[in-house]
Amino acid sequence: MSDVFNKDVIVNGTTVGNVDTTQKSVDISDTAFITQGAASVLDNCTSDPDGLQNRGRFAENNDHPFVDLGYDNASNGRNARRSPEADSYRVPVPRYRYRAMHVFATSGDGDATMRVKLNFVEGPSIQENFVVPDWYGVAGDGYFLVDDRDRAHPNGSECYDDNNPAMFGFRINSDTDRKLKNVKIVRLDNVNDGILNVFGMTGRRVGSH
Ligand SMILES: [Ca+2]
Ligand SMILES: [Ca+2]
Ligand SMILES: [Ca+2]
Ligand SMILES: [Ca+2]
Repeated sequence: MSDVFNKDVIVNGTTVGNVDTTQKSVDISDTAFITQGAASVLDNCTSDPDGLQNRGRFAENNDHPFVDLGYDNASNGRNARRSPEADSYRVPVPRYRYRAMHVFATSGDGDATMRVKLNFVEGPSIQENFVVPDWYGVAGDGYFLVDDRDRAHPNGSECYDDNNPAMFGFRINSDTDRKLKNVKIVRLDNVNDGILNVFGMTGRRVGSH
């Protein structure tokens, strides 16, 4: 879903000299995610670095299929769709039949409410609303993709050894008889005030285990 990304909210880098200095905060002001590579070299976290793994790949487990998010420690570019206000966008998907789709997101400065709408090649849509918790929160409507991370200043100047922020996954069951066309994500307004950050999605196809 990299075509809809609008911000870089993950501090990355491998040495003090090459840490990315241009990020947007996950929340309102001054904290972004950080990769393990950058957390290992930035002030305050070197003795206990808990960054996001350097590539956004997460092995299949009981919660989700294999996940491949659009960030990489070697990339200084965009890696999230950040929605501080009402927002709506469609993510095209390979036109297969799916058992379920999983969307990966977190929220800054309070919870956010996210609508996930599955649009099929033909027939009616399926939609569900999820409360995406603040990144310091518990999983609620979803599950933890990763938890207990550190954070960093968006200008890459320092790390914060917080051992707490999370990224969550949200599952919506699909219609196994119909081919999916796209997934519409809506950040609803006037429900919760948090800043919605979406990092990617993946599907479990019919016939896969
Ligand atoms: Ca970055
Ligand atoms: Ca950047
Ligand atoms: Ca830590
Ligand atoms: Ca936590």
